[in-house]
Amino acid sequence: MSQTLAIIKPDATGAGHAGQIVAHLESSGFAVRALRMTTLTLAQARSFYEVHRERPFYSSLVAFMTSGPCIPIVLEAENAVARLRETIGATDPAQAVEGTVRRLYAESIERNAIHGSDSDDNARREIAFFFPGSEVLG
Ligand code: 3AN
Repeated sequence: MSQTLAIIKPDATGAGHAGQIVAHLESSGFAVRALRMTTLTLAQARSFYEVHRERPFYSSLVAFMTSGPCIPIVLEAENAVARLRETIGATDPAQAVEGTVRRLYAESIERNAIHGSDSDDNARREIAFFFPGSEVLG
């Protein structure tokens, strides 16, 4: 078993899709190990997306991610990182496979409903970012 981090983003929480997305993740085989709702500060959003700071969409992405509450979730499954990426679908919802979370709920390439860690190293870093200490069930 391994763990990964999902974030239900402000577009999806604002549209009232959070419950359906959690249900979708559970029925796709993930166990929820930690979950909370938070509104990111500018500093937190900048830090979380630091790797994208040179990209043209960085400031817009930071503004979007601080625009309302989001829901970070630690998910556990076999091969959790790859499996979550498959479950959420391509970054651009227009390219996402039918039945994926982004195909079902994303509005656009930026307002794309959900984040999923893209490697085991990033999953560990991102889980620690949102759930320091003992908040994650083992
Ligand atoms: P993913 O979330 O699929 O791993 P990344 O890591 O390339 O995609 O991008 C991080 C976030 O940046 C995306 N989830 C999306 O919100 C935003 N983003 C990525 N590419 C674009 C783009 N071309 N225009 C606007 N926003 C983008």
